[in-house]
Amino acid sequence: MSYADKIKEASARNKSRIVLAVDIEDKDQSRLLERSLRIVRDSHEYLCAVKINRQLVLALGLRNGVDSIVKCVHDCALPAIIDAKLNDVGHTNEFMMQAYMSAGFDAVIASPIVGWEGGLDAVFRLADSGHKGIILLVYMSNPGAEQFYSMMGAHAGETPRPVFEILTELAMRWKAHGAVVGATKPEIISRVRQISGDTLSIYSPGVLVQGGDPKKAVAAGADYLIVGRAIYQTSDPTQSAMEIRNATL
Ligand code: BMP
Repeated sequence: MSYADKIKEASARNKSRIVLAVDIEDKDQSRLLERSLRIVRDSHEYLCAVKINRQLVLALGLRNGVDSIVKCVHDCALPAIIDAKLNDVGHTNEFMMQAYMSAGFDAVIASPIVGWEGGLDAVFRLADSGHKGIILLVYMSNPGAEQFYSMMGAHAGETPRPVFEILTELAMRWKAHGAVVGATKPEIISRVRQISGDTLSIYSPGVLVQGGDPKKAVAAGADYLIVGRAIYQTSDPTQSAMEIRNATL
């Protein structure tokens, strides 16, 4: 089954658009692993996927560490996304992609800025051969994102347009599965949806703690909401996951 089918199926089964970001911090390694596993187990029935960042890979390692969280995610019948924000030249991107794939991840987040040739080409090739998904950063959720993603850009002879529009078109041309577009700017989500039609799934981080309104993000065209602290930092993460899921069905 492809990643696209896995997340669609999980989303329909759990009636959820919520991708849980497991960004838990704990100086004690075994407690970090235990807490990460617990949050996945406690909230899985209200999720459509789980996203893991590189800080967990740094703290736990990929083998006999993060791969056990990936297994737990799969046991909960959900796909696992590695938020690698891949952004290097081809051979090192390829090495990282291979490592994440062998740890069982179903999809990877990458930055399109590095370009195709000798950049993301190898990553797309690997993803295709393993039925994995690639999700590209198109507009980040932090306030400073505007500096670059809203900048006007053009090749010689073209009319300048915002960089995020160019990145959206690249994501479509490269046949990425999805685009990350911050929930803090619903008008940008609408524009990406308008440009991409139904060719890209839109993943929106930045809801609640970062100030984005989950309902507005969905109304603007987000397919999935990436949610971290508003779930795992509350006194009852299961209840929080359920409430956010129910509010954004
Ligand atoms: P939180 O819901 O706690 O704000 O976490 C958001 C998650 O989404 C984090 O894992 C972060 O790395 C990720 N993220 C983001 O916040 N903004 C982006 O533009 C891209 C992201 O991947």
